[in-house]
Amino acid sequence: MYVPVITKGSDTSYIMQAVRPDYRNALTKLLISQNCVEKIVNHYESYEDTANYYSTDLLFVSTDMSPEEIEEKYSALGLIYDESKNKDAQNADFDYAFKFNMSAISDRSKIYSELKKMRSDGCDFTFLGYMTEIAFTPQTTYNSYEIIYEKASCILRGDANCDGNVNIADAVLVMQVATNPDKYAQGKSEFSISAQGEINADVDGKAGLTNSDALLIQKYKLGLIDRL
Ligand SMILES: [Ca+2]
Ligand SMILES: [Ca+2]
Repeated sequence: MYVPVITKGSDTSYIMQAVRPDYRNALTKLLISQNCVEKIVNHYESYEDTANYYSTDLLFVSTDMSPEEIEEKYSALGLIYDESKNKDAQNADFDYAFKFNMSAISDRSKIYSELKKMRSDGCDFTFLGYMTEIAFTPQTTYNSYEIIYEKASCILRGDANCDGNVNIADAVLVMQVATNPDKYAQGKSEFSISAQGEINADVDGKAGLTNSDALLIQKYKLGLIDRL
């Protein structure tokens, strides 16, 4: 359940979902170091998960408020400040750790809306716990971190697959577009060349991708021509 999931958001953006902050931070750093990643936007969201029960051990919170203010303001959550776990919270880039006092939660159906309120008040949080289908724990929420990273425009002559390099893979993609457009032409399938890739790869001065474009990319790669 902790493995980050990356899905395509649009032609130029991808969404990464990673619940664990340490995984999220490590992946964010990795992404920033890559070519073609132009900006990274963090979206924090909670959503109600009615299919699973979430058994929570701890709640880590980032906040400008004091732990006592948190306990009081979100009393419907039955939070108990656990100073002994603050170090764990801080290691995970949060400020404070809280335990849940289940017997203090008078109405479990309010947990989700209370956490939503906490989020909209600017308090970031994460759970430490596990999913279970056993119904002795409150049916509550599951929070997700969406990191949307956008690809830079990747204007690089010859870079058909927009990976920031010009190599034989680009020539291959151009030949695939030329010979099997039903599969590789823009918008046809998951293997299709992107709009930017098409612009990058059209290097022979004649509109459209043909084997002539692929040949020039190969010649460039082999050092037979200086530029594309
Ligand atoms: Ca490439
Ligand atoms: Ca061409």
